[in-house]
Amino acid sequence: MAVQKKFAPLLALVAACSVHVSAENTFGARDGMHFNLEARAANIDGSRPTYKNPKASIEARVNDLLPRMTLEEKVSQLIQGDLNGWMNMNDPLDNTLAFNQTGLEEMMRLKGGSIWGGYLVPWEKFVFAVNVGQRYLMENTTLGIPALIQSEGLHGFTNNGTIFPSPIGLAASFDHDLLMKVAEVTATEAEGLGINHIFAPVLDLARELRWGRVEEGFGEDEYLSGELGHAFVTGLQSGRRRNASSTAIARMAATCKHFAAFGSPQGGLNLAQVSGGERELRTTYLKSFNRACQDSLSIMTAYSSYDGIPAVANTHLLTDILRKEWGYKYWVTTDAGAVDLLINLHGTCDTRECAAKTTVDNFSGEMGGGSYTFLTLPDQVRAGTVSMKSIDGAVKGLLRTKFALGLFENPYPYADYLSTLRTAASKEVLHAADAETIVLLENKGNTLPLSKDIGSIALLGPQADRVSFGDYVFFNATLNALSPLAGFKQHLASVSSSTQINYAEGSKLWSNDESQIAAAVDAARNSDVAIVLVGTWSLDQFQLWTPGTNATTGEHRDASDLALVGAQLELVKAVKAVGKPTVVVFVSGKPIAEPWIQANADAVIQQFYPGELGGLALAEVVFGAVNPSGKLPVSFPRHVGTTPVFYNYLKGSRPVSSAGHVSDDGTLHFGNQYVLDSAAPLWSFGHGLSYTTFNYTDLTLSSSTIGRKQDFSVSVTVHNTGSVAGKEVVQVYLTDVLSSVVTPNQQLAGFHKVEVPAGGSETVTISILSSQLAVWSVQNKWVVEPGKFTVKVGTSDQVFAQTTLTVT
Ligand SMILES: *[C@@H]1O[C@H](CO)[C@@H](O)[C@H](O)[C@H]1NC(C)=O
Ligand SMILES: *[C@@H]1O[C@H](CO)[C@@H](O)[C@H](O)[C@H]1NC(C)=O
Ligand SMILES: *[C@@H]1O[C@H](CO)[C@@H](O)[C@H](O)[C@H]1NC(C)=O
Ligand SMILES: *[C@@H]1O[C@H](CO)[C@@H](O)[C@H](O)[C@H]1NC(C)=O
Ligand SMILES: *[C@@H]1O[C@H](CO)[C@@H](O)[C@H](O)[C@H]1NC(C)=O
Ligand SMILES: *[C@@H]1O[C@H](CO)[C@@H](O)[C@H](O)[C@H]1NC(C)=O
Ligand SMILES: *[C@@H]1O[C@H](CO)[C@@H](O)[C@H](O)[C@H]1NC(C)=O
Ligand SMILES: CC(=O)N[C@H]1CO[C@H](CO)[C@@H](O)[C@@H]1O
Repeated sequence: MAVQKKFAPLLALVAACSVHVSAENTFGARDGMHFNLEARAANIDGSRPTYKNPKASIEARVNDLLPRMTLEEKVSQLIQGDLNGWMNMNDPLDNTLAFNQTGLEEMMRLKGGSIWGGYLVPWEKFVFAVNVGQRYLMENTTLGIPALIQSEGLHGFTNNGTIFPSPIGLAASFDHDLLMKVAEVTATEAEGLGINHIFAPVLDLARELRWGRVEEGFGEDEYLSGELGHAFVTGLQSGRRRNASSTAIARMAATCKHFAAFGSPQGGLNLAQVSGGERELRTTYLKSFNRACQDSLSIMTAYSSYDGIPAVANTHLLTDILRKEWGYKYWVTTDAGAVDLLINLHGTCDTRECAAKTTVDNFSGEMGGGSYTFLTLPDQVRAGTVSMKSIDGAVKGLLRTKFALGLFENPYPYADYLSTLRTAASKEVLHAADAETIVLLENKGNTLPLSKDIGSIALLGPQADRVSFGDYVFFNATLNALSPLAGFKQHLASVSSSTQINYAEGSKLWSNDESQIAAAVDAARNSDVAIVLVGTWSLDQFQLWTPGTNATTGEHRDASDLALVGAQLELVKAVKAVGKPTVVVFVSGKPIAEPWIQANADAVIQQFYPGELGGLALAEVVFGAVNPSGKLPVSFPRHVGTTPVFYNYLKGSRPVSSAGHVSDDGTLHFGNQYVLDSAAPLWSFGHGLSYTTFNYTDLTLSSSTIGRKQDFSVSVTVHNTGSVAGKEVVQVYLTDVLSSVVTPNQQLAGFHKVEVPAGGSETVTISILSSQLAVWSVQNKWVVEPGKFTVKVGTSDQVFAQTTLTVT
């Protein structure tokens, strides 16, 4: 009955328009098909519609459903809605299980295809809200099309899920399996609550370090980002929702973002234009997406413009490359408010109609956060300015994603959702992730690890008793985490140590006030060793966007300097002057440029923004319960003015001749490049120490001469020549010795993390595809050119073994 009431006006209009003998009536739903217009979810002959048949192919279901939809229903699929439309999701502590009927109906009529739900509310309320929405769509709308329910999930999803280390930290693990497991836990927790679409991973490259969002991606290198992104997508999507159709291929839709070339904005300013041409696009920015995203069930476009074309309107990128070349067939969406930016940022449209047309013409949908320009689409189609083909193209992408998830069979949260949240198994993955995020940068005279029997340690600095998560976490997420101070206490208690901890904050992160440094100096004086925790800081998704707050990294927190802020360096210097062994820990979301610390600290640890057990993992590394195995996914410059420092620069880009420097006493020593500094990084990509030592022998290629279409492999034996077990990341770099266009001085082409017992050895074999040798030629084609390639095993600035590959 509901159906009849709903479509009474529709029928009247159809009658009025019946003189039009066209395949599509005014409303978009196809007439003269195997269904009646007024009962589109049923077939005339009583058979079950193909789109409702779980055994039918995804393509058949999409093609069956699309013509049954009215224009309004199609457009509603393309606009992101919000749980807030029928529930009050703004109060994290409120648990009222009641919804707004009018709000629900309106939301689903206009913006019912995908629903934003990344809210911190009690889980019971969240599940209620999702159930109300999906049940309404399934049972109270004509066609019964379930919605995508969306949340953020760069390092744990934002509905009080387990928070893992920031992506830049996960990348430091150089561990595919770990990334896959982290993503699996995130998906498992979110899935039970009814979330089926997560906005992760970020494949932007950290080549512009001033940009605030460096922490959200997997570092500076396209190969590493692509591999880890692929692992993340695989982990998120792996498996099938309960009771889903046999044709379903994933239990969660990942979202590769931000397509494309978003991470190198001019001046490091978020949203600013990115310069580059076709070669740079192909050989650098698109590589990580091409590797990670072919099977991702959705992609989000970038806010920025590339070479003068806004990403949301980039036909070359979205249609020629993504859809035609790569054959990508799933949901593509813009970022929040991005369509309006065509009008008020890029200046390439002057009306919402233009912005909506430009976007949908390349088959993308519209997120909230703007003026909902897509609401103009029904009228535009009726006026003939936007073609139904554009609408259909975009809708089909979304429907494929939904069928691929099996949502039409079961879009609901699971009754036992609590059983998959914060389990012991998840905690183990979290713990491993936190341990592998940590990179040992310096360890002079084996300062570390400390003996658990050491009398006392001074735990100092503004990061010592603070949880510094990266951005994209929910309000108060830090309440679920251990600070370093708490982690050190817990670890020492667990090893029955009597070591005393002398804690002093020493300075604030955000202040030049040096008045508290004296207390830290005292603590250092009274301890056997000083550990100073300094760094950058970000905020959760609520605070980060609250006017008046401060942070030095995160979305829309771009920096003009990469040095420590405020009194932090003075604190480190004062503590070091005490004369005790001094360990500096950088807790940060991006490289910190402090050459004094590299030169003077006895040991330096990099802890990229950790997960909930970061404080504990740090203690375990400091006391040697965990042997550090992280490697830098991003190079550390000496100064912001010496950037960029990414390791895989094109040949000739770093002619480093006679570096200058300034002595500690202020004396100026002039050079050329740069006159008073060096272009060499403090620590380069791939660097990371261990408490043991490794050497490499027996580097061999599966074949030292290969044809242009032949894949090959690199084998090498790693010996643990020290006295404790350790994990080593075997890294293989290639250099194309002679090429028709300028190629990188070196390029990571494979890596594998391997655990080697003390005194033991492991032989590692890494496969490399011939396509990894290709250059983007002057004819704008991928070509593997005959010639020699240097094959190096090492880090970006060290050679452990080297050989030559010949391509004929
Ligand atoms: C957030 O944390 C503060 C401080 O612990 C607490 O007072 C407040 O109730 C918390 N709010 C929520 C929504 O959890
Ligand atoms: C319910 O939703 C409608 C439509 O959005 C809105 O106008 C109305 O104010 C809401 N009612 C309440 C009680 O929030
Ligand atoms: C978030 O989860 C933690 C851990 O289960 C719990 O203590 C806390 O109350 C939850 N917060 C909210 C707002 O539901
Ligand atoms: C769905 O339809 C049923 C049956 O007509 C009705 O009882 C129920 O209230 C409707 N639910 C919503 C949320 O509109
Ligand atoms: C799966 O289907 C069975 C049989 O219809 C049902 O009992 C069960 O509740 C469903 N499970 C979920 C998670 O929907
Ligand atoms: C920075 O933010 C902190 C809270 O996170 C606040 O206590 C402090 O006063 C702020 N400092 C400045 C200088 O804005
Ligand atoms: C590497 O270590 C192994 C095992 O200790 C030893 O036999 C070999 O000589 C070492 N090779 C090099 C090049 O140091
Ligand atoms: C496939 C497709 O519709 N591509 C369109 C992308 O947008 C541009 C600009 O509106 C159109 O010219 C293309 O046809």
